[in-house]
Amino acid sequence: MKDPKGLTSRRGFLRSGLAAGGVIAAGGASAGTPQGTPPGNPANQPPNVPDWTRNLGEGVAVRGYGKPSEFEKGIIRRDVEWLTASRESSVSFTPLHALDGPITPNGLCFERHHSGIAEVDPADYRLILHGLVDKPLIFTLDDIRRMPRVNRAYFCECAANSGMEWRGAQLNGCQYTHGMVHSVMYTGVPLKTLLNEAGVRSNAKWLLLEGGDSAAMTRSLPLAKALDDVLIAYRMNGEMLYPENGYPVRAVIPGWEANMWVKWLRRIELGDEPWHHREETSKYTDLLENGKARRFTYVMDAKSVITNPSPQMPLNHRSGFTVLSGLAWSGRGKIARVDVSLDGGRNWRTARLDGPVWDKALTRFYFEFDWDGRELLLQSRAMDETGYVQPTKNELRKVRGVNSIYHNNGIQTWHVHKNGEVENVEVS
Ligand SMILES: Nc1nc2c(c(=O)[nH]1)N[C@H]1C(S)=C(S)[C@@H](COP(=O)(O)O)O[C@H]1N2
Ligand SMILES: [Mo]
Repeated sequence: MKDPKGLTSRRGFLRSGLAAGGVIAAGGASAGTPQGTPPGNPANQPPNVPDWTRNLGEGVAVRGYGKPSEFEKGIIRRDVEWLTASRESSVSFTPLHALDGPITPNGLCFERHHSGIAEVDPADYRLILHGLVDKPLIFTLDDIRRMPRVNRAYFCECAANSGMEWRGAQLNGCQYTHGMVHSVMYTGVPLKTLLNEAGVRSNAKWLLLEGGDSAAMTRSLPLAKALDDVLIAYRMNGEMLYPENGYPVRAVIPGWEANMWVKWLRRIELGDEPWHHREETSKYTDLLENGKARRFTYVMDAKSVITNPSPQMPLNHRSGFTVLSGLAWSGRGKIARVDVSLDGGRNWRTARLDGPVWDKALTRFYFEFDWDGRELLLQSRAMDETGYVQPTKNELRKVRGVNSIYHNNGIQTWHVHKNGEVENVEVS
């Protein structure tokens, strides 16, 4: 493999770009088409003038709310039919393979509901705050929107993300293996502000968060976290929350498993001990090999995945200059470094973090290299600012066994075949 250094320079890029297929040959529909690019319609390609240049386009405001190009219509949330019994209690996955940068677009954020989407009328929305407080309060949406607000980007990851992969490589695409995560810029009020207004009693230690959907999802939250960085959020990426993600108000619990991020939040009760309920004790507890359970595993450990190339983003005979891209995140803070291996973890190179590196948010990384067309075993390994290093799947299994489906943050391997196809595999 050639030293990738020279190829990352502008000159190197152009040189290898041309070598990859920019050669102009006379005649023939596919002449000059870069390798791996479909031939398309020659009538729309140079030297011809395409339709969109010859004709006037649609005017403004015809599309009152914009959406992606017609040609991008395959980039959508998808579900796995056999995974759950009903759509109302199911999950759809973020198309991570088709996105770039650190932010997830609102319409593509994975969804996980226990009883479908609650369609809440904001005029009737109320948030009740009671229990061990001096002054129980009821907030309208307007009350919440009039309080001092902050903007913070955070990742939200279901504890079951990558859960199908505990026993071995299973799903072919990072949308399915890692797509139960999204990262958006929230606008909201620190929960602390609401608590201060109500006055927290000295014996209060836990909060109960309850959702307004028909599951009435409830979770217990330690008071210390509530006073630290929890947000009562009503906007994502500038827009009001989408109904799927909790409109008009959801809890944002930075770095902690998504299950606690109660959507359609309608009630907060303060108590002196945690509430025990079905969700917490059965579904979201990690079962260990010896039958014992790991409890209160709230924090999502550092994790990363290469989003391109990946099974849904093959290299299609595109040898030469290659941009590898991926995402890294940690529930304990900022991503400090990401390493990439092309040979299944034998040799590691440091990737380039690009764009904002926010605390407890998805961080984008790139690694540019010259692919000589040989088979690759691609891996990425995240390190966070606490010094924590993302483990291999086998290291995780040694400690946790394979009885749990939760908190699988092991290193992912993609096998790139000679023809550029990419497959989900494991290396020992
Ligand atoms: N009220 C309510 N909140 C909820 C849920 C739910 O079913 N009802 N699902 C939880 C789970 S398990 C996850 S993974 C996240 C998913 O958030 P998202 O739909 O915005 O991706 O919401 C959490 N909050
Ligand atoms: Mo979840």
